[in-house]
Amino acid sequence: MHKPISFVAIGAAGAAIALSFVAVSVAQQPQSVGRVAERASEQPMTGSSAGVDIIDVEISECFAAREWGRVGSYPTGYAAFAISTQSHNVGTVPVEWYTPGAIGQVLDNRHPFIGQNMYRLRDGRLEQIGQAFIKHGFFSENAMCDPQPDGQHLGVGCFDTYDTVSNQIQQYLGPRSEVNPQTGYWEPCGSHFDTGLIGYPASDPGDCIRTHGTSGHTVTEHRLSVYDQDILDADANTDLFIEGFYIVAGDENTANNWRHERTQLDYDFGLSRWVFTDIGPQVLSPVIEQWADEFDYTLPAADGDAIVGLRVVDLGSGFYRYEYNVYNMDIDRELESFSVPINDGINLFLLGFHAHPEDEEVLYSMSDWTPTVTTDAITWTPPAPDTNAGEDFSNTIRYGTMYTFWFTTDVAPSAAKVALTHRKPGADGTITAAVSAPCSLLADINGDGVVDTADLGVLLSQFGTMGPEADLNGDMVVDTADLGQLLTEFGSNCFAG
Ligand SMILES: [Ca+2]
Ligand SMILES: [Ca+2]
Ligand SMILES: [Ca+2]
Ligand SMILES: [Ca+2]
Repeated sequence: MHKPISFVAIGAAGAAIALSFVAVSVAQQPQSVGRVAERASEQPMTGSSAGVDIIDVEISECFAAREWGRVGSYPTGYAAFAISTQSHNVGTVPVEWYTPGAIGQVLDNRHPFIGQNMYRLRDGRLEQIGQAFIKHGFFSENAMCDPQPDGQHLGVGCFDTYDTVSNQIQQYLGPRSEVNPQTGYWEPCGSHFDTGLIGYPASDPGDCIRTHGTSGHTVTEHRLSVYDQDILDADANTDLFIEGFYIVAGDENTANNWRHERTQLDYDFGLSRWVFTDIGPQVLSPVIEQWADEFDYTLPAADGDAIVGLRVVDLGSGFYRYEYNVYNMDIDRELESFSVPINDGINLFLLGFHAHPEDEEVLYSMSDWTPTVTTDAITWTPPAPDTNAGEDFSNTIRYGTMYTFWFTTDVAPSAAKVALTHRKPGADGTITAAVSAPCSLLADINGDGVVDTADLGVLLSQFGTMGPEADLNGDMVVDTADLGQLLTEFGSNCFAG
């Protein structure tokens, strides 16, 4: 159910997004990125892209990670990595790729932003084990295309590669929180590059001129840091993955902005560092999509996309381990609760949670989310709001970040909807995703998570027959006993939130 590419919605957002190479500076003003276009792909296609300026960058490679230093000794420290990413302009107009600027220069925000993540899959459980600060694009090499524009634009059809050298340069790695993943907008004035500060209100409000460069960082700072122990746990039952993504202002199609690859890490005692081997394949999606037995994009999607994935491990003897992952792809409003519908009185065991310390852990609380079980749901939430200098630094799920939730129960999965809530205010405080849960409704004959007139229609059509679908009590006939069961459950659903 990967979202197909579509340009249908350009009409809807067209006035703002019909940009031209010559006249418009995309990133200088916040504007909506292509979520509307994606969701419109669920509508019938009614138009053509001919003659319309379309910004669309695809991540064409994600591979060849490398270690760039460590804190602490192997195997009890952590190492800093960078991965290689390549972009491809598959739109119809060149895309701005201006450098943010060197020390002493006025900062420029007209460039894309690149995320780098690492994951571990072990015994069915997928966990994020590292993420880097967001990389600011600074030059396009414009390979394999003609004509080739200057390095300040990624030309139509052109490729640009950031190898592990480029993606580890600390003066181009800034706090993720400074970039709005929805609009692709970054405010340079008062930013980390301007003041050297991260996230806090600066005592010096900044002069929009770069003051902070590469010097002053530890070897691991801002880079994709991963604990040795998280890698060492790797064995025959473990896979490691790297993931890259591009945030591009005005990108009409974000379904092609995420790519991941299975990789292997071995510690080389001669080199005194981890060495990667690409395993492949490279897949054009976030890791969660490949891992999940079932997944769904959250709706409504006006504020960006999150994915909820589920893998159910059948433990035998009627027990199941539910593994949920919630991945905030590009929602600026952050996520601060996750709710799974359950049967009343359900037996629950071994509830768990995992979150990797985020890149800005110096600021954000990393206290575990805790579950609250009610008669109809398990809801995980972070601890009470944690503030610093008047700002809320609670442990929410910020963009490019995946949190993991699990439990064991004796109820098999059924169709359901899980729910998430945004932290920042706005419309649609709650968003939902259609993935299964241990929430069974006997009379949900059509398996859509609710007992309603559709199920009643099926029952009535089979009334007096052997069913079989509407024979709810299994006595080989659909009769008033089954109807009574349906009416008892009528209106019930397995929708959280
Ligand atoms: Ca794109
Ligand atoms: Ca400055
Ligand atoms: Ca139903
Ligand atoms: Ca019956």
